[in-house]
Amino acid sequence: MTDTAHAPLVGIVMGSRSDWETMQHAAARLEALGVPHEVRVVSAHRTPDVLFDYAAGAAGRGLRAIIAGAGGAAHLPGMLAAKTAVPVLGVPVQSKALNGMDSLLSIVQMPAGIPVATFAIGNAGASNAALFAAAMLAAGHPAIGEALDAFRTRQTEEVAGNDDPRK
Ligand code: RP5
Repeated sequence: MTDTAHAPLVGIVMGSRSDWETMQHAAARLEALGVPHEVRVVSAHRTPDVLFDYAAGAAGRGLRAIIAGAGGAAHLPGMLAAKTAVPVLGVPVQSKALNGMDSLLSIVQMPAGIPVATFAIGNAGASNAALFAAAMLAAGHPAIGEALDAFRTRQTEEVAGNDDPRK
């Protein structure tokens, strides 16, 4: 869902264009569930002023969750959370040097007072962050709740209907 179709409820941000390979899984999930969202590259290290502006304007623009993906010394989710009360869902991108353990520990080990909900390293984390954001929105947006229910029902049926691993 593009920025212009509906006012975005979820912002997907990432530290670098190179994170898109991972974060596209969050975007695809939100798209499939009909959650209006936007996508931006916002770097804690390279464009810190953009990060501050993005966080400062997030609530006023109607964002209800920010999915933030970053790799390595992954400060983006924590710094966003420091500057906005909009819930931040952190996705550790799988780094080349340390396989994403650096990203995971950078994001998950927030000191008490500024929470970041941290997801799995890589594609699964990006996908689950989107599902979690949809679940957060479901109570106030029935269509999103229905789409989420339908997704889970389909997923269950696919596994249950394909339960012999030899076939
Ligand atoms: C982080 O550095 C980004 O989130 C990315 O995962 C990592 C590498 O960035 P590039 O050098 O590929 O731009 O800030």
